[in-house]
Amino acid sequence: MRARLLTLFTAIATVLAITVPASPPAASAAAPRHRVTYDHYSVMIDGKRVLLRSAEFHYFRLPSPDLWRDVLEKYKSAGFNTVSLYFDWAYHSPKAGVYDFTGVRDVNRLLTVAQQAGLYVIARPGPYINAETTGGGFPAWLKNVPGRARSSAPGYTAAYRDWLGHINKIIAPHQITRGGSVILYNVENEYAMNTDAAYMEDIQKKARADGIDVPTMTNNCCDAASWTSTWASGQGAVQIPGVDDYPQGFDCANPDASWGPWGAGLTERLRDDTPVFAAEYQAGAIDPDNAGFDKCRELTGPKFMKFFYKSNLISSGATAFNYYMGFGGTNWGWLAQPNDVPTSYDYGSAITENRLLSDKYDEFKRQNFFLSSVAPLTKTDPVTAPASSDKAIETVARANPDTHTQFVLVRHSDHAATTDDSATLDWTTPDGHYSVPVRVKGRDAKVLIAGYDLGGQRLVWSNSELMTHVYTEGRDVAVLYGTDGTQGSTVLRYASQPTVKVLDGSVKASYSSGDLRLDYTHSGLARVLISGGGRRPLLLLLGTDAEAAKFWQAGPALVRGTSLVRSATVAGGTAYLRADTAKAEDVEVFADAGRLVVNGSPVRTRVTASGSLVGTLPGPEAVHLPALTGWRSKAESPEAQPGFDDSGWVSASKTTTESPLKPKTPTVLYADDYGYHYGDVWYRGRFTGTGGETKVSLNAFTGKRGSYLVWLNGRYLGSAAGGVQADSDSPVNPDPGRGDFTIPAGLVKAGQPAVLSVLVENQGHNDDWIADDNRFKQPRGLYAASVEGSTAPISWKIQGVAGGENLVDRTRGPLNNGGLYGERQGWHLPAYGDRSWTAGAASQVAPGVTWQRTSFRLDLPKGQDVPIALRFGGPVGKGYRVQIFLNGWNLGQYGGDIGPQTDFTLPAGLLRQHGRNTLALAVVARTDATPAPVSLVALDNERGGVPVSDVPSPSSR
Ligand code: IPT
Repeated sequence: MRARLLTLFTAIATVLAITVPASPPAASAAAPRHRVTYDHYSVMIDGKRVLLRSAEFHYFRLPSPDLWRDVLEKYKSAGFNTVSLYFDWAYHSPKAGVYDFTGVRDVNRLLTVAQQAGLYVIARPGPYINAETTGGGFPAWLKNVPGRARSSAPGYTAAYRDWLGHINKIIAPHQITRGGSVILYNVENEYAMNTDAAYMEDIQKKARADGIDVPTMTNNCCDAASWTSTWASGQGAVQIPGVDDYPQGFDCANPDASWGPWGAGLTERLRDDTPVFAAEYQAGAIDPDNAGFDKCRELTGPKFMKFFYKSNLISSGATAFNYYMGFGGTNWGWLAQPNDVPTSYDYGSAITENRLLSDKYDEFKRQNFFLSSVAPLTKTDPVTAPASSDKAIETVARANPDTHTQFVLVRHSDHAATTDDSATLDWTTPDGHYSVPVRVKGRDAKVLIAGYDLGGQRLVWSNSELMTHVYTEGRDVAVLYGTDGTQGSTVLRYASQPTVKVLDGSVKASYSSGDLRLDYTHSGLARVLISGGGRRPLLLLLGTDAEAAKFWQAGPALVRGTSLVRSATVAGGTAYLRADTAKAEDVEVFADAGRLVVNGSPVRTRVTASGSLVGTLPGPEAVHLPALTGWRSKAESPEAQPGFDDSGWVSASKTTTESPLKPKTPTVLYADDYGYHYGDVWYRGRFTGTGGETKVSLNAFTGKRGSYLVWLNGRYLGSAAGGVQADSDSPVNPDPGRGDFTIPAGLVKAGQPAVLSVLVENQGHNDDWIADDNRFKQPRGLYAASVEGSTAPISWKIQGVAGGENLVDRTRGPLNNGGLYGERQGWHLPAYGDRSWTAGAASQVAPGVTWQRTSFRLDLPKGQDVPIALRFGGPVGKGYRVQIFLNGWNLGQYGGDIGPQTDFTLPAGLLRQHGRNTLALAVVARTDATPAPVSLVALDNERGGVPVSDVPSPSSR
């Protein structure tokens, strides 16, 4: 499906290895400095090749800094050595020139935690990031700045230079060149179909001026046919151009329907003197059709990962991979871009929104441990692949030109085949010519290895896949695996016949002229100890996929069992583990140690026949969550009443706007033009009645899933769906969010003042995917307003979030609040006095806004990680939506108008695990409705976790 531009880019070959310009500003005295370089094959750190195994993480979708450590440690434990971080301009900047990098926005701390977790960092400060965030990372005030966004227009240039100046200053000291762990700097985001080279160049000039000295890169997306530049050469070129690829598409509703509908997913080589870089590779999906993220996890599950990741590794020779996402997180507050994402940004990732590890996590471990333990993979060239005896099975091969180690991809020739086929490979390995049996069940793919110096051993070939190997206690320990029930063979080379002891399982050994051949069936975990033969001993652990997934490779130890091993150190004969356990279970440790300490407690152990230590770890204490009782409720929407005092509101009297869409009203009514950028906004329009009014016609932009509610003289007239994105994706609708509302006779009296009140939801700002101001600068709020039967002018006032761009709540930031009356009065905040409210949860709400509040205490067992969500019961309610505030933090929107989501993550830290919590629910109803009941649910319970302190949450203003 996708055109390949390889030929074009081979023309751009300059074959020298490029050294990063070395002009780092002064580093702190003690911090070790390192150099990042690269060549045709890979990135190198201090001249040593590294295979970059990265996953994307959005700190802005996890508003609890202590949990950053939890997730990043989970990345590291999955075998990633790098994390890719977008920095979201909108998240930090409520107003032009104003930035906040404290609390949940403390990215300096984030970069420190990433380094402490042992991860390199790809820094991606945009300015544009996409990422399904509101405005694609652009702050909404940028809609008021003249000049096309994502271009070198002067207004935009001044704005993004200011942002980069602030964020670069934080990133620069964290570069590996100054003792940190940032190794690459991503310029813009998927700018391949745009042409403003001066802009691409200026971002880099600015970065260099701000002290960025690691290599620059960019992520080109996705359809090569649309590339006008890949920024591989010419003005604006980056040092390492990369490619984004989402081969499986986003049709989560049909996880099995097609295979690679968006292409084969092979990363293009864009230059000859840089490594092939999969800058974003699909590891989950957005869910535009509301199939639910578990379906997205299935769509992009282990089968997809095996096939596409391994195919890409061997076919493209990429040595840098950034998987999007490793953990998705939560669109809390008004963080979501309105079109494709609800509150959850789980993304069907390997680590779920509630930080649980899925079967995709297991597959990342199996692949990443292989990539990290087999160094020859960092430098390979394509070679002739062994011929397959059956055309149903195809092979692709690469080899390391120095060690000659070979890597052979084995999979079905018909990539979508689901059959079970066997073949023999006619394989000329570095150590001789062999007939190697292979079997492929369904859409599987394997990378087989031959001619590899495995520690002190020589692996001639194996039709099992190598997961990892370590050297410990004077011997090599290697884990190999294969599909359950399939035949396996492994051949090792010796000077003389070694002694083979099968410790577990059924394995047949035969020796002939230097080759020890082991034959077995992949089933459970077999163990074979081989000694003598002129080599140090080798313990082979031969398992199935499931058995392989039980292993953890942490520091100097190989560990089997427990739900997570975060780290391991060995000192003075003792192995110290930091680990999580979901239940009481055995842990087995292969390390130079005779004693075991887990999470600070000594564990009684015994030594196994395999020479490992086994001990039993305790499980977590049971947890009981309180029922949510003691509700109080109160209806508001006083703005709908004619007598409401709006003297403090702003007059909507502007006559010009930067939006390309010009309003149909005499004055501009767009909320952004008055500094009200997020959440709900109220309008009150006054006119003098004629008595002949019959109809109100309005038009409002809300973004997808939004609507607006209309009152006249205190009478509710109804609601309408708001206008959505208008661009080349969905051609401009001249009347996007029109609503007509009949005026009951007698409601407006001749010569009397009349008041129209309109509550417009703002579901977020369009992204700027194609650098089109028609899309990005599409307004939010009223676009047209007229009254049939009257020509009287309407004078409008507008009110959004308290303070507008001048943030009232700096802790929770610009995206936490909109302009509901209760929000302006602080009803969402813990200390608000609700004693006078009606006792009990409202069983019925009228159109407009009704609040419900309660509080509850938690005292969860210390040293346990219990992810908790707020669950809405029954069928998803229609005709209303609920904004959820926990201790004042807006943790999302529930309701049938929004999507099917019923569980809302309450992240520890915002959720006080030892203390009182306040829940406030703002119900915005378009019709009479019965709000769904809510309860607390624990989604997991682990002994372990990381210490989480309460995120500072002012309880009042
Ligand atoms: C890619 C974007 O770079 C990334 O920010 C995110 O939006 C991702 O898509 C989808 O979740 S590009 C896209 C065309 C697949």
